[in-house]
Amino acid sequence: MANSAENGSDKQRQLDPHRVDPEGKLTTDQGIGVDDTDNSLRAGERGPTLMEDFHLREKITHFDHERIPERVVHARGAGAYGHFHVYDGSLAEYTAADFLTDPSLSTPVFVRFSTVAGSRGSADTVRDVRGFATKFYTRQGNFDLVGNNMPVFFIQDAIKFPDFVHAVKPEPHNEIPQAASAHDTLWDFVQLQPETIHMMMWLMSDRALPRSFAMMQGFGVHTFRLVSAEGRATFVKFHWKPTLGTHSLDWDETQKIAGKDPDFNRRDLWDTIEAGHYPEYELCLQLVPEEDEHRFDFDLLDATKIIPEEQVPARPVGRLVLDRNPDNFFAETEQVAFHLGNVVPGIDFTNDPLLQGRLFSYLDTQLIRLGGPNFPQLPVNRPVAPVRNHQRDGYHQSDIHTGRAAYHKNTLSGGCPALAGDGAGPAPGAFTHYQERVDGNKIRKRSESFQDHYSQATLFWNSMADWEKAHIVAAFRFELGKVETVPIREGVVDHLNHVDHDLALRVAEGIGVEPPKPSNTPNHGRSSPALSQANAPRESVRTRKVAVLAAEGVDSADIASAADALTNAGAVVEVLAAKDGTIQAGNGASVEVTRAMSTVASVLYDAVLIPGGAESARTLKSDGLAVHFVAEAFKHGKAIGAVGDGIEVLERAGLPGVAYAGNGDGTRSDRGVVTRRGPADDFAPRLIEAIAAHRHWDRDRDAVPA
Ligand code: HDE
Repeated sequence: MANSAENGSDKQRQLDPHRVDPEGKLTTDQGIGVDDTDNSLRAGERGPTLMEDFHLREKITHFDHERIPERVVHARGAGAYGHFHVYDGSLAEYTAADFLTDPSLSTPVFVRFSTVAGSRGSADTVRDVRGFATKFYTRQGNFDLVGNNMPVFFIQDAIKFPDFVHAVKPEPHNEIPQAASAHDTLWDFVQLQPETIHMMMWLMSDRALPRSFAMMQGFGVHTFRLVSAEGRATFVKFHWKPTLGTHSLDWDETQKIAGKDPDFNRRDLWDTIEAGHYPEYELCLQLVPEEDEHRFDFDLLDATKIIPEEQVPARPVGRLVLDRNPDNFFAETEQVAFHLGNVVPGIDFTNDPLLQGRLFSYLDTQLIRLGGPNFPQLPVNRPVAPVRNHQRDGYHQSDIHTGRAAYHKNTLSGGCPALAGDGAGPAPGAFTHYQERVDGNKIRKRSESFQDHYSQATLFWNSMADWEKAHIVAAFRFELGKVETVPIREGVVDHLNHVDHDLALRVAEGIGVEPPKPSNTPNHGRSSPALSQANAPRESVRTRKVAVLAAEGVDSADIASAADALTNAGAVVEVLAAKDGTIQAGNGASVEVTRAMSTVASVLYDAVLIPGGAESARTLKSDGLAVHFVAEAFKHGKAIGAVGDGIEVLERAGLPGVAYAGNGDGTRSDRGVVTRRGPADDFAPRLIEAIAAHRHWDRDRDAVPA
């Protein structure tokens, strides 16, 4: 077994001996050959089953015990392996962690993405926070960065977590609704606990509907400490920024996807890794010197606050690439055990009361979930750094510790394992807790510096583009529209009025609540451009899925030229027709159909293309599925391309306010609808540009009946 992290495959080499392939003959758990696993042993062909059938008993007993408790939160997830590289050695000034300071190291990682509220079998595309938990298998031991895709949290103190989770989970009397925050108990909690308001703004924004795990940011949320080899500490916030930019689905689309493909995000992660389009993220750090702790108008220890990037830039320091799918969901993704308390020398905690409570919870929860104290020995959890200590026994102990002495100090095992150093003080390679001076009275009280719950919610609102604001208003209206208790709706509108008066008016109008009077805390007018997804990178179509709608008589050259350009740019092109198999193109060529249209839907694609061909266009125009496909893609703001006769299908779909290319016009691109009648070299590049833009929200989408 490898003991160092010289390169990213060390973890994979460590996993190798644990991988069991299915080749060979069937046996029992005891290795005894089995020649019939379809019939139990009985006395006579129609007689009673015999107790002595050890194969039957073992098979059923194992089956009966196949489930473990799902995670109390973040039950639904998907994971992948990868590796992390730091760019250079410049962080040595701040931290002793070698995976953050030695650019020659490739540190293996396992990442698990998750939703929070839903149970294990719930849909991926619900409105929720996404977990983004990373286990770094460093040479100095495991470091777990257990973050979310939103930089703040609902509550400030861990003691409120059970209350919050009980409020957001399905209601206890009827276990409804599944994986949804749109119900009375959550909003009752919110209106009584105004510290939630900033996070609720994020939750009602498009951030809660990521297009893919590779298109969302990650945040460590809390302020942590980096500690240098000399013992000097610097506050730090961790950020992951995806190379593909931060992009989201449309709310109407997410609800439809939840039925058409509940595994949408999980499948995307799996498929893109299999296709070699590896998800990539840049690690960025916001560093704040200890002496600047009180320089801000919020408290660094308050997890409901961000440090605006315009105030403290997020410095790019390294890159994470996810390049390998697990072999077995249960063994790896389900059994991986993250713990905020897994830190390596050079990274330490702060007094954030949310962080401090989490330090207790993660280890505790694994004991019930994984059934005992030896879960760090599970292959996915094992560090690549050597593990030696006097912890012994317990359920599922799978190491065989040799020697007589399971205590420290000892002479009988030669004093081993020995302490790092001489035991007289900090030793190189050992974890030394940062020596923060602490002085205070024992008290149950929130600090005054934690009391401003609105300013940053306002900052977030002010930073949104108009379409982002419209989505937030629609989300509040949807969620509160599901709340049956009118005073709860009113209570929330009252809080929103402290965030922004216009926001409160717009929400109130949609949910039958009296419009509030302007509050006595007017909008401060500040904004932070880094918060808006309108400013996310939009250069790439990598991993974007494009549906080509076709029927007999299609112009296969149109398909080929667009497909080549799109595939070369990293997109995935699928030809959809009424039936599986092949169709005959206008020139007699045969075109392979990737999927029958009835097995998919526009919501599973990022763009749609209708090639030319009079007969094909005629067929598609009279096929309700195809027409709906186009109209729905338009409604969700997606890029749409059409060539020649294919434009008629767009016309049939009745896309409001769209200008199509005329004869002799060349390519025309109108808010993401790209058309050409005659030959035009720039058609594919302009379609690619329209897809890379992600969505075209500036269309008249509401009028489309899809
Ligand atoms: Fe968690 N959280 N959490 N959480 N959390 C868990 O641990 C908890 C919080 C996060 O993919 C549990 O193994 C408390 C913030 C992720 O396996 C549990 C508090 C953030 C995951 C737990 C918080 C997170 C979890 C459930 C308030 C973002 C999934 C199963 C003090 C920074 C990890 C488990 C995975 C999972 C407790 C708040 C992120 C019960 C008490 C803030 C990504 O231990």
